[in-house]
Amino acid sequence: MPRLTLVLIAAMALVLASCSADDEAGTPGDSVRPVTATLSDDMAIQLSESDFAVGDTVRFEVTNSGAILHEFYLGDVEAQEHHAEEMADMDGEEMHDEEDGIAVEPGATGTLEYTFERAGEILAGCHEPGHYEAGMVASITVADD
Ligand SMILES: [Cu+2]
Repeated sequence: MPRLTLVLIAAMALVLASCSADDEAGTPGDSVRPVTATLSDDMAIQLSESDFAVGDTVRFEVTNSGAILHEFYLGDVEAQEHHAEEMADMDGEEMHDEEDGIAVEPGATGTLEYTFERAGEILAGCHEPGHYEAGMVASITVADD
């Protein structure tokens, strides 16, 4: 086997090892809660947890289980509507990853770290054309801590 290939394999093994170490829940000092979100072509967003408190920092691990592009965008109703307008202005162009949301390709998983700063209800919505209107939205409750 050529030497370069061996080096690459060794490098990949290191990457894999560090990834699996990150996945261990309850690492001391790790206050970021992992939450799973699944986006599917039946216009559903499923969250493993939807009750949080102000100040919670959550790492959303967002998987697109469908065959078409979906988004995971966090914000209150007003923010959702604003984002919908932005998406309409972009004329179908893919949204850029930002603080409040990510676009996830079919079969892919993306991560979004988010800190809940205000109590109340917020939404996770997909704004690919027609999806939000079809009910591709999940609600999240943020309690006053
Ligand atoms: Cu969608």
